[in-house]
Amino acid sequence: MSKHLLIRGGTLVTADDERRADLLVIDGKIAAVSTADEGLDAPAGARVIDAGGAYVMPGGIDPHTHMELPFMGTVASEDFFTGTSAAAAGGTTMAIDFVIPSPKEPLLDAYTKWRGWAEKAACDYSFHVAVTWWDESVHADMGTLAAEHGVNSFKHFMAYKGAIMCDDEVLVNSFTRAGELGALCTVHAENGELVWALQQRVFEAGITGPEGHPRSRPPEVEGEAANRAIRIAEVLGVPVYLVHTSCIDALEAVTRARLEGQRVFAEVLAQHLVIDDSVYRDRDWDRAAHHVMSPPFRPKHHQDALWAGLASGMLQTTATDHCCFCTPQKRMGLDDFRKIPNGTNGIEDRMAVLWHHGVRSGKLTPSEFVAVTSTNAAKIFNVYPRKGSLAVGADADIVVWDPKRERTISAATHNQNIDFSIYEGMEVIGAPAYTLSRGRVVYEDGQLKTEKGTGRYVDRPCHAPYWAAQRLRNEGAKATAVERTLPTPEEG
Ligand code: DUC
Ligand code: ZN
Ligand code: ZN
Ligand code: ZN
Repeated sequence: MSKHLLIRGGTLVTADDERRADLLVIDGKIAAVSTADEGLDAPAGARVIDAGGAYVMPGGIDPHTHMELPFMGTVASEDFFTGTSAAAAGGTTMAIDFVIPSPKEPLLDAYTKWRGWAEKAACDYSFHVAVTWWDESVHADMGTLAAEHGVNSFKHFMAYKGAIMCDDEVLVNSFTRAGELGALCTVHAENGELVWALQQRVFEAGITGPEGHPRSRPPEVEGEAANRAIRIAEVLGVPVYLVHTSCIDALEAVTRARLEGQRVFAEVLAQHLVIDDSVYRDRDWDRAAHHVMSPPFRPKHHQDALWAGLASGMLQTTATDHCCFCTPQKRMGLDDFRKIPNGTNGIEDRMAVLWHHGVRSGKLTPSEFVAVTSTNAAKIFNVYPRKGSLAVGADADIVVWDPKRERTISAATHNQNIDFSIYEGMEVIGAPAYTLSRGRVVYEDGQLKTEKGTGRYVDRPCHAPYWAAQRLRNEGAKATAVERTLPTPEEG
């Protein structure tokens, strides 16, 4: 039996435009979109959702989450079911999570393990795979993942020395391989050697609490790594994507490179846009520790730069790095900030925080909101227009957004599996009225309707167009540094 659903009377918003239209969903896909003047008739037996006064938008894509991640001696408390359910409650319908192999663990083994964990997901998902070590088997597995498992992005941690950190040798090998495959390299940009050294200094100076965390990871440390990753990518002629750009130093590196025409993408976390480093001076140890994440929250003036970066297009995507640890887990670092598991919640409230602080404050238009919460990620990670659009034929991952609904964010009422919210007490206007995952209503009237295992793994083919464009630019305008080392045809 085919399932029909008509969303009537809303304002459709895409990254391109805003218009009044009805939208018909059949069997999980967008089957028709009306013109502004002539609505659509509901087919017999169809459910009709009244979207009068609401915005109808592509569901959010969170390109950076860590469900049930084994990390820093514990496991993130949010699993793929609770996490994708919380996402649905906030209007997000797809998460791209990370497979993170331990050093020496074969990439394909780790990927298979994560696929098993994710089978309980309630919304669609996909995986970036981290390269945490290097040998010929990693080279081969990257090829297999790209060709047979729909993985078109590989992650590199430039921090977490002694665990998952990549040195420059790994970066160069992996970036080169990704370039051959047409895959995108992503980086967590912090200089791990400096973090390690600063952590020892801060701790030995007697600073053992959460306030030691930001002191050991200042903006310069992020700026250095961001610039290094960007320069390595430039020399090798490959595109690169910076996750969680948190400070002016990294944004400057991105801006310089983009103005020179380099294909650099950068993400910002909703929480870095609205929370500053005063949280680490909280006298309540638990509250301060709950904000320990990397990169840390920054002094307030960085926020203005990040908002400007987002509005100007220097930053293209918004994410959450959703990585939840409950209070007893955070207390593993009670007498040593270096042992506090890094991570905060965020997936449920990203859309509302960006709507309230971005659209309502006039920093973003509704179309720009759709671009930075959904469409840009879909394009960069090559699932557009199946995701991130309202085109006929696209998956019906849709949020019907009520711009008037007011609420106060609190751990007491949220759906995330964590006993704390970094947005506790924040009042926001704008919330999902309905969330649809491939045509199924998974959230309505404040109620979750998600079911375990209804989410699907989304294959993401490698994106030759980006790679080709990069090569063209370099061949036409300026050869890559690698190409300049080779003899020209005339030189023989
Ligand atoms: N940062 C975090 O805060 N948690 C997970 C991994 C990361 O890079
Ligand atoms: Zn597969
Ligand atoms: Zn990171
Ligand atoms: Zn992360």
